[in-house]
Amino acid sequence: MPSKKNAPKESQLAGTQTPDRANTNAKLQSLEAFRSDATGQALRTNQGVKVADNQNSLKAGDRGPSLLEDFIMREKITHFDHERIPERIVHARGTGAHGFFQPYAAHAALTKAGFLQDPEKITPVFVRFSTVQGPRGSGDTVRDVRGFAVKFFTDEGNFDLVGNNMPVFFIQDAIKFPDFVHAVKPEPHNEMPTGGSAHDTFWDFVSLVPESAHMVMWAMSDRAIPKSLRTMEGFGVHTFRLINAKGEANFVKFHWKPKQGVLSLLWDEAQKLAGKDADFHRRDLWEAIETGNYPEWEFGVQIVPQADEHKFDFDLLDPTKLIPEELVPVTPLGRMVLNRNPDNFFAETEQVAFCPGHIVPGIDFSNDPLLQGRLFSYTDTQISRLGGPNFHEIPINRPLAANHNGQRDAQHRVTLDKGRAAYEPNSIDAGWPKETPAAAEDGGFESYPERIEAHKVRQRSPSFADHFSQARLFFQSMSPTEQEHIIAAYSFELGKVEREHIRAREVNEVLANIDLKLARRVAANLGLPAPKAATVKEQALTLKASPALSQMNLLGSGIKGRKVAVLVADGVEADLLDSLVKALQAESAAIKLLGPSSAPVTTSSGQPLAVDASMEGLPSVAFDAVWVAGGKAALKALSGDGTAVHFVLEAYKHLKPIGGDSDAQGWFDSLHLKADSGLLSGSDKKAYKAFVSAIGKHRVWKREAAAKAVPA
Ligand code: HDD
Repeated sequence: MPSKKNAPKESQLAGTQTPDRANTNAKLQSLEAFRSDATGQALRTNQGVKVADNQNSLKAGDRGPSLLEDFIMREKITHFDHERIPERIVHARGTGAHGFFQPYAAHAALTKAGFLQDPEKITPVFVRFSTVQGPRGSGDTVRDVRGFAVKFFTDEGNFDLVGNNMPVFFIQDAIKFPDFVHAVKPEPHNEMPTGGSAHDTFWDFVSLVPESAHMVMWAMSDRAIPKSLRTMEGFGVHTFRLINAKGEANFVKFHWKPKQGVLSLLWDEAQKLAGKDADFHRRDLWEAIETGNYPEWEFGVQIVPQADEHKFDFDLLDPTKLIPEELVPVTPLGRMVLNRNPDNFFAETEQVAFCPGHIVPGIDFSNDPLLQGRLFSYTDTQISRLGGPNFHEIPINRPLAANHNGQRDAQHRVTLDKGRAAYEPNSIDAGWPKETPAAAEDGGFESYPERIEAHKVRQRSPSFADHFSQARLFFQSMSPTEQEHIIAAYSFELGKVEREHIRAREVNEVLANIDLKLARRVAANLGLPAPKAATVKEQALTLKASPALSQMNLLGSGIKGRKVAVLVADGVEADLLDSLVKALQAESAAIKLLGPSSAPVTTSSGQPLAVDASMEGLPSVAFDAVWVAGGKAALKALSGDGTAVHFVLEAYKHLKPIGGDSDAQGWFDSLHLKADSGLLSGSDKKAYKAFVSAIGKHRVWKREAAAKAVPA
């Protein structure tokens, strides 16, 4: 981030969606002295010495031994030897982007946090999305929770909102985190599976720890296989506090709602993508930003007055519970737009260090015991991961706000501290740096003075004891399609568990207590006896269902950024193609022309037409929809090309909208594709409109039964 001195002016960041955005970005980057651009520069050593020969090491004769004296080679190899740093113990695989946050209005009644006071105020952010289980090189589309970590570079210091794409967590107390992570990570003897939870140690742990039931339900739902990082909700998970200038506090839960809709992959797609493009999610985010399809989220809070703390049928401090939005709606506070890709993955995405303990005045923690433990863990982890306590000096972590204090030295210290008094109070440096009273304008951080009178105990509050009701609420809030996906996911995962007693325990002691239909269906798929009854008495909830939890209600609007494959071959009619492309461009869809190979095709009028990729290079699983471009010769070529046939059949199987110019209908018929709202042909505005509308609905769920007959 820019140093304080070089902090971007609001006018340089504002208007992010305007055409001169590229210029603005260039200006912003030119302010950041640490960004190194080698264009036109001489090759030098780290000490600034120009290098004359970068091809040969210094030797005693051209066939003689290398000389220790070769400081150029030694510097280069020493640096190389240390190029890798320990990966994150969890959330190792991730991808990041820069952007900005802008509040919709002044939220002074709610919080005194400076970045939420002025709708003109732009706060830079850096976001890192991640999977949890797999190592840095694992696939993007595995079934897993996704990290959603946002660093706000506010004028009052950095605020890190280190959340996930699911609103609850597996455990209630941080002391269980190492156990949980050891269970979900690859098994210790053979380091398998990479990037997945379908193995014995995970299911052993979660079947023994029923507080995980709700979160496991989310992990078995479509939320765990997001279509894109752009189509995920984000959650702060814990209850936090917002505090205004009068010292009045409210409990809040933080939410990120994607403007792009909340969309997921199908399991078959997710598995295929993990092989065909293991970078699918990071590529998608990168390309969306490069092409100006900036993803946007609405930032909001559920607000609970402190007086209402005990008005719910769960405990606000229990991180395995969510507050249904039907009980407390989300109040929108502002928007976040991601509009700039990093220049260097390592320096930015890898070295960024998030800590839930990084908060600013106006925000405070709650006593959630999971959050309390996290406040210790993250700083500690950065010390070993980034090599010492000065990780805040790494450019991506530097606050925009000044950070003078008496902390000195240690590994990797970059700041040259002037002054002699590295202590406070002092009289030698006239007392600087000094405290700022909380009551002053732009006052110092002050914790909410919560009254606590308690015994020092190792105990779980009885109000944390209900583990199944919200898991049931989630399952019963799903559409029939989503429920089927959940049943299939439990069956798949438990099917990979070798020990039958673990499968049986999950079915009988967890699933049966959530929903007997779910438990019986999974038992049948595993060949286990059907459980007869729940073992734990059901706790009645105020709500029977929460529609806000079903993705079917969260599709978003429009097709901005949705990916459409247009299949072309020799003989394609350029005019028809042009009208289709224009119709899709008008909706800001991301279009790729795919040919039988990467070579240009020849149009019906004999002109060469460049394609973006071959159908093999960019398979149907990478797209949201397919259009077959017309022209009799082109269709003849496509229908005789096995890759093209597979492309269309696979898109059909994955319930994607498929359209084509009028002549394509014959081909669809010959493939025995059944007519439905997402299978269209025509070469006029009406047909294009129907195609756009089908893409907006994401998938043709009614096709599921017919699609089963299509080969995988
Ligand atoms: Fe954590 C990383 C989210 C519980 C300890 N966590 C990490 C990241 C995210 C989360 C998004 C990656 C940040 C990045 O992109 O660099 N973690 C969560 C959420 C939790 C949670 C939403 C529960 C609500 N985590 C949690 C607990 C502990 C940790 C209870 C320890 C007691 N988490 C860590 C860590 C990591 C981490 C070991 C690994 C790398 C890092 O911190 O920087 O400290």
